Amino acid sequence: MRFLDMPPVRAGIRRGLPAPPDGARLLAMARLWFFALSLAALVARGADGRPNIVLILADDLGWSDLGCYGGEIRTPQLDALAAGGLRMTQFYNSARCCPSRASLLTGLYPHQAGVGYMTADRGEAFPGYRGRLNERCVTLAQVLKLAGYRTAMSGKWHVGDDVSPVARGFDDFYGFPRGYGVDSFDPRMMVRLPGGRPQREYREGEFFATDAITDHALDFLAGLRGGAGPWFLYIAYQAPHFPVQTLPEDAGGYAEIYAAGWDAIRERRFSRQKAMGLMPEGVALTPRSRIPHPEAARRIGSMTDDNINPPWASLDADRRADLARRMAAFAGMVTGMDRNIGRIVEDLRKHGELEKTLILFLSDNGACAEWEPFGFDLDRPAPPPAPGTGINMGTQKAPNLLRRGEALAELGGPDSFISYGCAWANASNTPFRLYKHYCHEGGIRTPLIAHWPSGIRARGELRHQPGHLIDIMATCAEVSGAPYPKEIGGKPIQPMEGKSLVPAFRNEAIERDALFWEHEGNAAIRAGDMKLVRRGRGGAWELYDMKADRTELKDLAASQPDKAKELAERWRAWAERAHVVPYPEQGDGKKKGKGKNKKGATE
Ligand SMILES: [Ca+2]
Repeated sequence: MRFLDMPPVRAGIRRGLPAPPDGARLLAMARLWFFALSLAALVARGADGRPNIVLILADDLGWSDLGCYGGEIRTPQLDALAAGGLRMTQFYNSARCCPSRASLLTGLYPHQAGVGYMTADRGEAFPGYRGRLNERCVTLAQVLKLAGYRTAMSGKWHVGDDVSPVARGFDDFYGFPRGYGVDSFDPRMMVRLPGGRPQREYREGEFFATDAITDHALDFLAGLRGGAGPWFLYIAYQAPHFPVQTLPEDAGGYAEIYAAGWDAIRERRFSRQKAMGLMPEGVALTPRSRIPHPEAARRIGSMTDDNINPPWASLDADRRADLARRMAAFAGMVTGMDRNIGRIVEDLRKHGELEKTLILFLSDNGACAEWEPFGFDLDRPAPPPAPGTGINMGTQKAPNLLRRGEALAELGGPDSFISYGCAWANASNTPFRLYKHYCHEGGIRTPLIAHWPSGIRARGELRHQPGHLIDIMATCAEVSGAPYPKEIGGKPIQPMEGKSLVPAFRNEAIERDALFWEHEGNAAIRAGDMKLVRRGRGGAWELYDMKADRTELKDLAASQPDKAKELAERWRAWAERAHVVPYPEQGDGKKKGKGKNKKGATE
């Protein structure tokens, strides 16, 4: 920024001094012109200190799945980013796809952005549940554009079926604006926006969704770097969300590893996490978690006497073989994502941009339990898929198919549309309790990797202070210099809720009051080290000291009732302020008037 101090002209303008005589004026104009040209050239090279930003979001990735968070899944590219930057150990999302994406994109809590639940509109009486980004929020792309950033997005949108990414600040888009997932082997669900822009064509057998999302992200990068100034690229992989599908080469060797079962994998991951400093000494591994949907478990035959995920050793050989393959497919899907992130990193390196690009990687929620230990088999999505519309079918009534012998090879391939079940999800979330949907740590804890060699001095360090999706907006605004708007087009915009992570980059404290969550009645508040959390609207509040008990095993609500009451009151005040209440009906929004959920029963 040396040039900003240079010309006396600038000081003259700033101080409103009278115009100098002609000769000096010409010289001043020449200097000003030189200054403008210099600025343009420096901005073009990104030398004004403002980074390019690549935001990478994984879908349903558990806290322990990456190698750099204790997992055995091969993720060398993300591990390398962690080694060249930093990892946050207590970073949080908002428990589920739609709410998390709304929060990430806007810097608001999900309900403030209108997406407290899924994409169904519950009507004007429930402003927190309109199922789409509302008009009182702005996206990262819209804000960064105010600072001259050019923008593009590739992947999963899921913040409103009738809200186009292009209308919310992204100059280019490839992916699926509707639905929660895609058939990874069928290109017909993807769309290119704005319409008419070039889209890759894939020959029969050539398309794989994670690869294609990256292909287009690389195409966008080529265009972005062709213009002046820094840019913002948002890559929202649908991996490893179900249907869990993988290329065979990404999954090689995993079935043999997962033959050891989820109990052994949980122990190994927890042991590595402690050795890596991700988990403090004295923290205990949680017991196997509960089966979240007993009805599905009874129907499928996976129910246990204690409603807890079964010990691996209790399963017969055929079931173990099937489940090891399901987890192998999941791991392959993660490795495929990592391989593709390597393509992005290599492209940045090749163009000399890696040093000055802030790369942020995180997951939108904890690993997905849907819904019992054996996992489901969805039907093939009904043809013909519509461009831009992904899979959105229900899963609670889906069957489970037990495969044996040669049929095991189908799992994770083009003819299977599977989940890996809640016991493997429990392993993905090691060492935490519960899963996606819940506000216990297994639902809301995510890896956060930050890599920016010219802006972050850390190399392989950990940061233990809490952070949240809402902080990404504040971070992007700070590093870009973008002004967060108070209004757009005369309509007021809600103030952002998060704090910039830049102090955490420098290993300084982030001052904040508290963090809050609500999804489907599950709720939590974290203030300092104390966390109050409940399952369901009618669930009892549980109180945990996250410093001593990071895995939420010793409920202090009975022994510290005043603290629990204080936090519950703060949560309630937030719920009023952030449009969590009034609550709509739970479920898919089509059933009316039945009182059970209104009164507070949940799940
Ligand atoms: Ca998700």
